Amino acid sequence: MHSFFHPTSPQAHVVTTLWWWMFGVGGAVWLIVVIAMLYAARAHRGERGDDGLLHVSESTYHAMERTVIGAGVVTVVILLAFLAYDFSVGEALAQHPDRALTIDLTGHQWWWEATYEDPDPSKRITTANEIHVPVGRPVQIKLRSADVIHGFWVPNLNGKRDLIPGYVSSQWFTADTAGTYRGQCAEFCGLQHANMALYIIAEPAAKFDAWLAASRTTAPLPTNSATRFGEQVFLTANCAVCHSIAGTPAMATVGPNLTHVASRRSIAAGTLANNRANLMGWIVDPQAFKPGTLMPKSTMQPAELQALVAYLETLK
Ligand code: HEC
Ligand SMILES: [Cu+2]
Repeated sequence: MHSFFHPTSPQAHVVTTLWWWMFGVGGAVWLIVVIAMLYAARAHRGERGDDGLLHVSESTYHAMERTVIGAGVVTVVILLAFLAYDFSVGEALAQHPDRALTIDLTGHQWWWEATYEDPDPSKRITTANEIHVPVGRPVQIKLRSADVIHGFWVPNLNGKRDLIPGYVSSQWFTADTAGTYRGQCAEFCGLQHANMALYIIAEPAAKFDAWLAASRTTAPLPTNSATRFGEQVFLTANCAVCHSIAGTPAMATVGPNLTHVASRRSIAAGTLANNRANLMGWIVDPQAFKPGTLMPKSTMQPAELQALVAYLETLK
């Protein structure tokens, strides 16, 4: 789901409510102005003098003057009320709750790297583009950028927040309904900006804990000759220059961590469904799907590609 109209966190709720008030009051003001304009245009028809100008009585003139001043005062009052309301919304969004889950989110050209913080470094995990969070627990997303300015925006959960190189900003939300919420880079960051999506998967605490525990495990060892060959292809082709698979010698952090890549629903930041055909196509020629992406084309024998993908599919 990707909709600002269906808030699924208290933070998104206050933002959406503010928006509806602004829409309602703004709409009412517009309607009143249009009606007043039409009324004014009709009311004094036929009262023009020989000079073509409108001549109104002293009392009508004063009534008009009072209306204009009154409208000005009402406008100022409405704007001040919205200013106060807006501050209170900002205040509500800036609350720093306890026992939050903290996730470091780094924007890259053009994908999202997510590291789950833990006081015990061996329990930290890194994943990409799909962020699991527990329902009902506050989540702090710390935002950084590895290159240019990106924008974090998951409309169901909160407003937008920029990722600025050299600066850490943060956003809070507490998902109150389980579901998969789509997010999108909201700050133009290059050619594939539109293909820089992410998913927040909010799930009940027990399910989340199980996911977290599974994510902390190293990649399963290959169990048959095909997947063993696939692992060799991965380690001897150039893949390990950029990717990590925990439990193997591949430890690079240029591209997404692939330790549990098979458990993701999509690859390349929401660009392709995660299935065999797309994995093959992506590995052979990523540029065909995301021109300009920092992953190069690969040349390998069909048998090598088959084995490599068979291996990647075991990385649940
Ligand atoms: C020069 C660095 C580099 C090399 C070499 C490289 N990749 Fe990538 N890879 C990336 C980057 C960067 C991305 C993210 C691209 C994007 O989403 O825009 C990526 C994305 C992927 C993804 C999608 C992951 C996801 O969750 O979205 C897979 C799978 C993948 N690479 C596999 C491989 C394999 C297999 C090889 C070796 C044949 C390889 N890569 C070689 C940099 C590299
Ligand atoms: Cu971006």
